[in-house]
Amino acid sequence: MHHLVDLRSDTVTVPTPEMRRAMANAEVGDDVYGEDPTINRLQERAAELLGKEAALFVPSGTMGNEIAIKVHTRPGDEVLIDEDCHIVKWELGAAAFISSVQLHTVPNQRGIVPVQEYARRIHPGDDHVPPTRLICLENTHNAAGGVVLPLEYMREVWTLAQHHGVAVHLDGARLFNAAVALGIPARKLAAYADSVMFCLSKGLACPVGSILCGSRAFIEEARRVRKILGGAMRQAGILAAAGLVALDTMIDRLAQDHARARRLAEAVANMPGFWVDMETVQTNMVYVQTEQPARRIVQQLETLGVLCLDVFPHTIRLVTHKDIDDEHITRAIDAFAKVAQ
Ligand code: TLP
Repeated sequence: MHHLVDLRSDTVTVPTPEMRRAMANAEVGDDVYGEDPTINRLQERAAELLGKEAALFVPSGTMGNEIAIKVHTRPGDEVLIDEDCHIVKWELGAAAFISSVQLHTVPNQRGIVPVQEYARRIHPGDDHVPPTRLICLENTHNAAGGVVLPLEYMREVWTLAQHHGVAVHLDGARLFNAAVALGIPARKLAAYADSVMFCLSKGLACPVGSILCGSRAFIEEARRVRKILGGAMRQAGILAAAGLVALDTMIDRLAQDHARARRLAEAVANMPGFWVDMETVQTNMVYVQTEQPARRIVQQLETLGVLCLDVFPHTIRLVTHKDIDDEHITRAIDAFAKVAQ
């Protein structure tokens, strides 16, 4: 696969040599007994980094989000969430399946739901209406093009939720992309959520794993739910070792991915048959609208050695990451130029 330019996702990244060394040498133990020192170190580091009391290593971002929903809610509760979030679109109805909650979806504009739209839907619950228990946010916002939810916006949603005694969960699969784009530490964004999930296995280039952070009591319950879902692992310090390397070495470099995404977007935006909303190109994603069916374009690009995803019938998603360098971007631009002719 190495001769291909793989822009399908930042999930395709492979671990760095330093990660592989750390994984091979990781000190491990049985994490179900809380005895894996590498897992424990990663969880402590992650909690400290996000300014939360505790953290839990989970096998995937999906599991992190779904555990959070389960812990924050009771069956029949309502969750306010923007209609394009990963939890709504790409988690196979897991919130209904696992937590028996009602996702009350709200339209967004470029990934942002106006705060008043949440405000007018929050309900304490009565004989007819389910109580709003949770608001879920996603930062960066994948389906909106990797856009960043500004810190002030996060604060406004948080203030509203606090006022009504509603919890906030942040799907921060790409939280560090948001933090780097804003030029602020991730903990500032995390401060406006009760629980935060971030992925190690995306832009941070780890092979496996995500982290769920929150209060000590929240994480204690999350640990129980993780076990129920079959997500408790044993000598998983081998995986956590890569996570520790990632937190040291992979965050600041995300700025390079953002610059490359911009270069790619600017080039493709000027080609016939393709459109890019440049305002959404804020991090490591480029969503390209296509005149022809996206599927056909993806197939043509593949024959030219460039892989990307047709996420909607006339939309292609391109994602930059640590295994994409400047030369790969040039090759991708050349391939798009050929297809555009
Ligand atoms: N996103 C994947 C696909 O599922 C779409 C990708 O390639 O972008 N939250 C957000 C915002 C995500 O983008 C993803 C994965 C997840 C959660 C789930 O993470 P995993 O794949 O680890 O379960």
